[in-house]
Amino acid sequence: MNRKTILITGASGDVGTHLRRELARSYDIRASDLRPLKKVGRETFMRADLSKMSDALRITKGVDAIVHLGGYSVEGPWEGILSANIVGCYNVFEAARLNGVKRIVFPTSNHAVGFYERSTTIDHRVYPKPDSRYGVSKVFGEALGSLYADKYGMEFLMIRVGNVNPEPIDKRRLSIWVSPRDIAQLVTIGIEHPGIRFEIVYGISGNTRAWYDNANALRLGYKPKDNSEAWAREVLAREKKGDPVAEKYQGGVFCAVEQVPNPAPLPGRRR
Ligand code: 15L
Repeated sequence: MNRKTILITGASGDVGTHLRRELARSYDIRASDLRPLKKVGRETFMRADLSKMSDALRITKGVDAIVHLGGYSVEGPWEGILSANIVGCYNVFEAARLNGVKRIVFPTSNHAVGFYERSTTIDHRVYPKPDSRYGVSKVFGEALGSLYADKYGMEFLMIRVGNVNPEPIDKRRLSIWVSPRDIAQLVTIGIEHPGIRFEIVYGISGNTRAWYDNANALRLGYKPKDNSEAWAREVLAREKKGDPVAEKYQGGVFCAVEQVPNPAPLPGRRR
């Protein structure tokens, strides 16, 4: 059987590197990034600046599916987020449409919903509550995917990724951690599951302390192999008390950065 060719944008980053290694067992990988790539296997590399439509058109030609990681993966200045994450995302989805690539897996982020409190459990149906310009750019990608699914019949799995790491690194990550093999399993569902039009799932392992109800991922066949609880004791033993805003919200320090602690009341409203 012919192996599918999968384009991974932003392939030089941490998540891209984990995914190239994990997915190479089943797929031919076309890796793309602005930065040079340290190969982990037999992937082919195409350098691209995704803020240029001509580059997006060139790299999306002839692939079976796209995993779009390219852009800032943390908070950044507006100009950078605008060109790398917002224009870049538009160019990749639009180039895919023009090149007839139907299936896109978009690793969005927990920061699209970071201003939900840690005391609440949220599922895939909540409205966005981004905690940063970066989070807003991920909400933009989710909305654009929804439009392209409904209008053009394209197919999207939106994975609101927690933190991809070989091990959970702090208390917040005990709730949102995802192992490299579990994120690869979710991406594979996004590539292979028949009949996906537009779905949102959370990119977390089977964590005991999760604050996401990941029923939609389980419905699509996700069977996480890992659980952060195995590291909980050692992670909690070294945890230091953090900023109260960061501690309150799911997005952690992304919520605390640049925050106005007691916003003034809106004109004409009583507090
Ligand atoms: C993300 O969305 C980032 O891409 C990653 O670098 C981490 O900051 C992660 O969220 C997290 O919240 O730990």
